[in-house]
Amino acid sequence: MAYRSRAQGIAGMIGMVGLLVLIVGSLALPFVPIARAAITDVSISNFAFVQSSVTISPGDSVRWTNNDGVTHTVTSNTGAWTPLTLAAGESGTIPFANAGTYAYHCSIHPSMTGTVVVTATGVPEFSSGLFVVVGLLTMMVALMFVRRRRA
Ligand SMILES: [Cu+2]
Repeated sequence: MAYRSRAQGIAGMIGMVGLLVLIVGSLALPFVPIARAAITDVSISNFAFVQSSVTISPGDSVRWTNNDGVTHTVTSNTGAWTPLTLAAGESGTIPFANAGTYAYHCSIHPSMTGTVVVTATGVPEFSSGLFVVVGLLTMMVALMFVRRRRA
């Protein structure tokens, strides 16, 4: 009798741990899209893209701001987006949905070049999903433990 209640106590504890892990994972899920919608700034100054290479995550955007006194463009080398034409002081933002390396230049001043690297790490999404899976598996183990003891 004492052995059985101890076994059920252990199963209950494992179940509680599983439930906590599941709750943490579930709570983190809604925040994943917010965390991913970041904007990275690139300044255009002295006929150069100051941050000549930026690394972002899929879903993030890059915002270029022209701090020069003349017009510049942000033109994809492969036509990946509609070119931005930025007069003095203007800003333009482009979202990047897919992973890849995007080289660009200014079509007015071809010596001005830059790169946007979009890396598909997806760490927050992965860890949150992992929490949910581990939580569910732990609870299943606890449930099996209880059923075996009753049989
Ligand atoms: Cu230019």
